[in-house]
Amino acid sequence: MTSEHTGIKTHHRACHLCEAICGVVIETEGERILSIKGDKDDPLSRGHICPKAMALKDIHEDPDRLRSPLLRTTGADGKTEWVAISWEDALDRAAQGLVDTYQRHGVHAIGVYLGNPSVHNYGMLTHQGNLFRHLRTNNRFSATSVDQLPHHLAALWLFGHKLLFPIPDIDRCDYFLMLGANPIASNGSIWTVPDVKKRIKALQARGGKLVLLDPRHTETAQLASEHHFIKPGTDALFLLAVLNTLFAERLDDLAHLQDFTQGLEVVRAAIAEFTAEFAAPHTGIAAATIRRIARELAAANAGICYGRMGVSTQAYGALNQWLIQLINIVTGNLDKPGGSLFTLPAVDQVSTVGPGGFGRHHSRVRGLPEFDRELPVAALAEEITTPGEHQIRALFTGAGNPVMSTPNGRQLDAALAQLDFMVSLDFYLNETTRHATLILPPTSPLEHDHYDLAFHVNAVRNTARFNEAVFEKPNGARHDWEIFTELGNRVAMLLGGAAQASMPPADIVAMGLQIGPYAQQGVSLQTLRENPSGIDLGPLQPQLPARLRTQGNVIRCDTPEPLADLARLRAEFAPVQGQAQDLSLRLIGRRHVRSNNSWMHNFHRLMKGKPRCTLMMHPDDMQTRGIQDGHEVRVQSRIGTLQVVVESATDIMPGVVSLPHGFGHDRAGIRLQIAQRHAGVSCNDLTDELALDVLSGNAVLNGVPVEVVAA
Ligand SMILES: Nc1nc2c(c(=O)[nH]1)N[C@H]1C(S)=C(S)[C@@H](COP(=O)(O)OP(=O)(O)OC[C@H]3O[C@@H](n4cnc5c(=O)[nH]c(N)nc54)[C@H](O)[C@@H]3O)O[C@H]1N2
Ligand SMILES: Nc1nc2c(c(=O)[nH]1)N[C@H]1C(S)=C(S)[C@@H](COP(=O)(O)OP(=O)(O)OC[C@H]3O[C@@H](n4cnc5c(=O)[nH]c(N)nc54)[C@H](O)[C@@H]3O)O[C@H]1N2
Ligand code: SF4
Ligand SMILES: [Mo]
Repeated sequence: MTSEHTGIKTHHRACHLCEAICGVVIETEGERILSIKGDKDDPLSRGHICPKAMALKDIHEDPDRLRSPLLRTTGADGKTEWVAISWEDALDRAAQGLVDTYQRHGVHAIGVYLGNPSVHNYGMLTHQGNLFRHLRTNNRFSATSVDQLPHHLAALWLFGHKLLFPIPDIDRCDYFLMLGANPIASNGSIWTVPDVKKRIKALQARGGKLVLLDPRHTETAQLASEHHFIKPGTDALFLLAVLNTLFAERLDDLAHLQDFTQGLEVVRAAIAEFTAEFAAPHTGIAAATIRRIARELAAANAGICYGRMGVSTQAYGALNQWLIQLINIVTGNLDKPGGSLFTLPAVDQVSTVGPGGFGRHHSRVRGLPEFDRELPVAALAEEITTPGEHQIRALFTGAGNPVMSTPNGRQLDAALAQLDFMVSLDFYLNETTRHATLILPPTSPLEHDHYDLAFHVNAVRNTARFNEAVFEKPNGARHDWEIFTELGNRVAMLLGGAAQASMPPADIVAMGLQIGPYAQQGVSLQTLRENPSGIDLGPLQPQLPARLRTQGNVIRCDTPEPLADLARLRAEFAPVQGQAQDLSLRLIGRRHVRSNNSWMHNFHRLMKGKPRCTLMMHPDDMQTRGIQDGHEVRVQSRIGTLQVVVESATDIMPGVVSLPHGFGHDRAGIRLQIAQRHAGVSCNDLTDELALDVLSGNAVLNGVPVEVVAA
């Protein structure tokens, strides 16, 4: 829309920075962004935005954002120099570097890491295959294994598809049991729930309850009806105790799930010893409280059990996510309005992408299982540094910063320096891409069109929205999808194949809509273009058993892998009388609404105010160690030591300390001027690449044993 007189244009857009996918209205004049406001007409986000929405402008205008390909060279003084080169030259060199490695050492000598924003940028999802189908390496990695891998596994095991996530229907529930999530800061995850604060308040106004378990009294805890501290890494015992209580007190009621749910007798027998009394001393939550929570959940008209990062990135991540869904099943709250339901997105990935698989091959050095053709990223460094056949010698990274985001980041930092070749698809020169031979910067997010292929899958309501680009693509620039395509074609030709034409991502979405579940109702790319705030497709609906992708369309609850994993729990936690003794401190993470992983620290308006990279510690723990508020402390784990300012906090559980991740921007040679002024330290210089949820291969980023001393 253009106003003839002023030249001011109005654009409808999704904010793609987090999973809430808020609709925004952006006003521009020429190349300038005048304002970014919440779109009240968006049927999902209803006008909500958070302070990060303005970062859409900051990213676009950031002088540090790379606009042309860079080649790393060594100057006469022996120092690294980055030279801007043409796109043709850059793509030729990138393809040649990858193919050289392939021909010399085999395809598995090429590693791939894809980061979180690749899921927020639909062209990266639709077109990465244009490159990777020519490079079928076993050494693929992504941010999944420092994040939601346990959710995928639970979905695959119980429902038959990695994307069949039960989504909390908060708007219609009356009891919400939440573990290890902080949606007030994160805006929700594997749960696209813009404006979650209003929704929690509405739940309480209806007489409902939010019960939260978290080792920190978080922003979400401040809103919760009830908050309980839980000792990091012990949630499996709590969840087992809830399930056990439901069985023991005959509160289990499968209701509408009865006809297609099997195997619960096996589960009931296997978990008989894990009572509330067993869990209490380890978790720090009284047995009577655990039993009461189980009873309240069972008694609710519509109840939800949901857990996120805090329970997936810990030692029992997959067991936790499986138990959470068993609790939803046993209380008859799965696939029920007000419980947890599956979405039906307009482009239905459950029907168009494969279900995923597990353990079909293993990492070379440590023998860790693949999931969905990806290996746990905690193994990336050792796969680069350990000599032998299939050692990684060339790496492709796209939209990721694993040096900051994966356990033992320092080790990976050093490993990247020893690669023969590395190419990074990214618009920043950061802690990871500084090791690249070539950096290929795509267009700015506002220069390409947008459809949320991923996050409609996780949303509290079925809606669909397509956004046109806000700005025209600058002359010669390439979108992420074009880079994948052009690079893929060059690789193909060097390998003796042929280049292939490729349709733009919007055309692929158009096709997806055409074969999608709302095509009959007239939902097409055309109708989405005509309704730029999005189309409402209604609340989540019960869909079982038809939506299941399991054999015979049944839910088999007696999943062998998590049942076998109970042995690990037994070995770690013995029955105890009184409080369990554990003198070590446990490190957990922390998110802030004005930050996003490692890459949103370069914008003044998000960084101003009090420094946020501090170690939160309980005053009792400080006192016993002679530590004073605001002073520097040394934090030590198995893999490293770092120095950081301590912040006294009564809202953290004694025995637990918290440090945000994504900081540590003091590494040499990065080009992030504002972030460098707020450098902080990297939490992942403490997290341990050997500490995994053994069942899934997911990294343990929460509950890391550390010692803290005054510096
Ligand atoms: N502002 C902001 N928003 C974001 C992001 C961001 O960096 N900043 N990142 C985005 C991404 S990629 C993701 S995956 C999501 C994550 O979304 P969430 O999972 O909602 O966010 P977290 O803040 O990681 O919440 C995890 C909580 O678990 C708690 N916790 C730690 N250990 C344990 C434990 O052992 N047991 C229990 N019960 N709790 C524990 C922590 O104290 C924390 O409050 O957020 C997304 N949104
Ligand atoms: N200790 C600890 N570690 C954690 C977490 C934690 O809670 N604690 N959280 C984990 C989680 S949940 C996640 S998801 C990971 C994130 O891990 P990563 O995805 O590896 O890291 P990000 O910080 O998201 O880095 C994103 C990169 O993508 C680039 N980028 C942004 N948009 C685009 C785009 O459109 N195209 C391209 N090509 N590049 C783009 C940015 O410049 C940046 O370099 O971190 C994990 N690490
Ligand atoms: S909550 Fe904030 S960052 Fe997330 S999509 Fe909405 S405006 Fe963007
Ligand atoms: Mo994430």
